[in-house]
Amino acid sequence: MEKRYFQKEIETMPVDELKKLQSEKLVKQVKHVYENVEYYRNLMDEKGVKPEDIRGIEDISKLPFLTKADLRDAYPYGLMGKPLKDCVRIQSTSGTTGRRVVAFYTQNDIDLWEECCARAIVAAGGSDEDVVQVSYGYGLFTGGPGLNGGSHKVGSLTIPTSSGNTERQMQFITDLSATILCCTPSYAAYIGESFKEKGYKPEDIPLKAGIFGAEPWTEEMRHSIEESLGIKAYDIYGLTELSGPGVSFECEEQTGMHINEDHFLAEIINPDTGEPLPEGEIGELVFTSLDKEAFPLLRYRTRDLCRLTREKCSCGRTHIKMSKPLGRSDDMMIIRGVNVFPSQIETVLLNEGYTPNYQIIVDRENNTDTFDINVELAPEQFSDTVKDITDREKALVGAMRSMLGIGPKVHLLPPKSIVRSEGKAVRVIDKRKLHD
Ligand code: DLL
Repeated sequence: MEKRYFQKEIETMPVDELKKLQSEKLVKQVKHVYENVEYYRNLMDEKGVKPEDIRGIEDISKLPFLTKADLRDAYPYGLMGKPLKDCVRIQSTSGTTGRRVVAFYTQNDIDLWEECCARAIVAAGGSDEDVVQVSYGYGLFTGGPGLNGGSHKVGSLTIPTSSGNTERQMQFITDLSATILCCTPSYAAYIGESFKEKGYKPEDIPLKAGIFGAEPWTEEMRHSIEESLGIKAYDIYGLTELSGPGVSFECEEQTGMHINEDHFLAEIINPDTGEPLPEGEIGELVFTSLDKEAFPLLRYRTRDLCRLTREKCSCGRTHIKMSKPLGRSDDMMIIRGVNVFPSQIETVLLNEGYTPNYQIIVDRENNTDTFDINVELAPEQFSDTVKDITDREKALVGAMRSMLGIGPKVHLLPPKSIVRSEGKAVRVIDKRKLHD
């Protein structure tokens, strides 16, 4: 019979036991951090909190938050919980939005991280019979190393292609009969498109599942990828600061991602006031790592907006689920005073039958925001009649206006005019920041 869990006892642990386990780990972790991380000890002292004030998870809100700004201040070694001699690896973010994050790992940290990724692979139907192609970038980015390690732990045959060289990706998938593809959703869409161009039908592609994450993607995007590759597409979430992919992952029910709660304690807060919000409300996701030794972050504000729900799941897992992040609070654009998320634009485009190849350009002219969306036409939509294109553009502006409350300028472009992504897609170009 197909194995459904990687670590059944933990993944299906009764909630009260799980909470007890979290409480025990939290008490230990706070002590570890207070004793070893001077930066956080100072934050606790400023707030007047001592380790003995934390007796369980119900005391979590007594602790101070950590933000990206703290990571910047403490860069590079200021948040380490272990001496360098105990650390065996770093991973890092690209640093496109400010200073890069460098996270440290002991061997134990790596083992636990890889186990989280193994849980995600098994939840997507993976086993030692599978061939897992890891097309996330390898190197400093956590995607490649994390899923590579997870795949080894499951015992799957691992193909470490890394990202890029799409011809070669397709060749390995077909020649070696890869069954599970791991990459960003935008790269999965690109691989699907490339197969189609080569004349492959979804049923000719040996893949059965995909584990896609590292960037926001909509349900519409999921359906489009599932159709093009003939697979079931699973979401996976994580961030470098907490280890990498595998902080949470989808099961076959696909109604949210189970957070690996034995390792990560999750809270939702009001991003403006920092107040905790009740279960089910949308707010900023905050994580406390319960086991990390080398880089043990407490109450780290992710800036990702989502909601948590602990409903009974048909997969049998008891761990709380997070909804797909709506995007980061800093991804939200305010255009002419209206809040706009790129995911809303993606939903409209795919519902109206367009490709997921688009780019949003925001600028400011004469003190007014300009808002343009470039959308690529699929080859079969491409028409030489100017009138057809103008009519299509008008219709799309109308659909955008009813979703967003404001109307962008829409430019329909010929096939292949928008550059494809092999990693995290760049969807938004906000030129206003250049003028500030
Ligand atoms: O993106 C880790 C990762 C690798 C996750 C591979 C999943 C798969 P960072 O580069 O540090 O780490 O970026 C973390 O990416 O705070 C979210 O804003 C976003 N993100 C990650 N996964 C998802 C997802 C990796 N499934 C940041 N949906 C996070 C939406 C995601 N956003």
